[in-house]
Amino acid sequence: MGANLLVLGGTTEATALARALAERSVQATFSYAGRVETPRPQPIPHRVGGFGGVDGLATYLSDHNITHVIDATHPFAAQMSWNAFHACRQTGTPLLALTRAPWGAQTGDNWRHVPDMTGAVAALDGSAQRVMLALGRLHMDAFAAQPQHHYVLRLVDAPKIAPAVPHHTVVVARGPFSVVGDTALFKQHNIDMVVCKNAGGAGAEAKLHAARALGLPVVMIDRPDLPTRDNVATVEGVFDWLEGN
Ligand code: 3Y8
Ligand code: NAP
Repeated sequence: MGANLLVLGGTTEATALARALAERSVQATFSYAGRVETPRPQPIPHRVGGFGGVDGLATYLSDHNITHVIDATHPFAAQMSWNAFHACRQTGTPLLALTRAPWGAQTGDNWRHVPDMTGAVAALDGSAQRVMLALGRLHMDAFAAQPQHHYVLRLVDAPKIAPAVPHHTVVVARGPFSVVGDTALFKQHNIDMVVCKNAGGAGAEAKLHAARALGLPVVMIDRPDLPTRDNVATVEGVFDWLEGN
């Protein structure tokens, strides 16, 4: 029986993989969680929404005769990655992660590493600053614990309820972003500091180049623990892996 892949998507790399799968006519389904109103269309069939935990995913794999799972989700989508790890072990389905390498500080960078969102909030103790909170919507309300700052919030969709942080400017935009665009944005809003996740990859990297150019400090949230599984960093690596699995 030919391959029938499930691609857990939502990243630039997942989109590049979907394009390569379509070009090679590999049977595959692209999966979105349904986090944003209009997810980017893909050149392969797609599904939207949770599976219903590990058991829901295991049932999906069996019902749809999935032969391989490619976890191309964001490194902070840890729950999805752990669910995929357990469901694939339960069903004996080969699992591969397509994960971009973490970013590393370069000459001229002024990074402060924190282990998680709580650490990022704690790192904002002190007098009022103008903070670029490049974390999206799901975690922005945690920063109400540091109400003294003015936050620039970059969100994929306009918020349905007012953000909890009292002083804020919402910028509705979806990446991939550009260095020119992010540098202009930081200047326009007189940003003093950037807070972000160590997402890796090219789609979110522009803000680090802009921070470096402007000499801004960065609070960098390190990645959560992810399961140990087969892992490649390129689309070509996925096809090499498929050859042997
Ligand atoms: C729904 C699907 C593609 C994928 C594009 C990448 C790059 C642009 C940069 C900043 C950082 C952030 C956020 C971000 C980036 C890519 C990639 C990436 C960061 C879309 C998308 C979905 C999501 C979900 C969304 C989260 C949010 C996170 C915004 C599509 C556009 C901050 C992560 O409002 C919400 O609920 C948003 C939720 C999870 C994190 C958060 O906590 O809010 N991504 N982003 C996916 C689904 O439903 O399954 O329409 O493309 C995808 C992309 N966003 O194919 O071009 O590869 O990472 N996404 C972070 O890195 O910190 C923005 O502003 O600088
Ligand atoms: P998460 O916290 O790891 O997952 C929470 C639940 O959402 C999962 O248990 C699963 O629900 C569902 N889910 C997550 N990703 C899914 C997918 N691709 N297809 C189907 N269901 C999915 O996930 P998250 O951090 O909210 O990320 C959600 C999506 O946004 C993912 O596609 C991810 O790649 C993308 N994204 C996330 C970030 C980020 O910063 N977290 C950044 C860029 C893109 P069930 O348990 O019901 O199956």
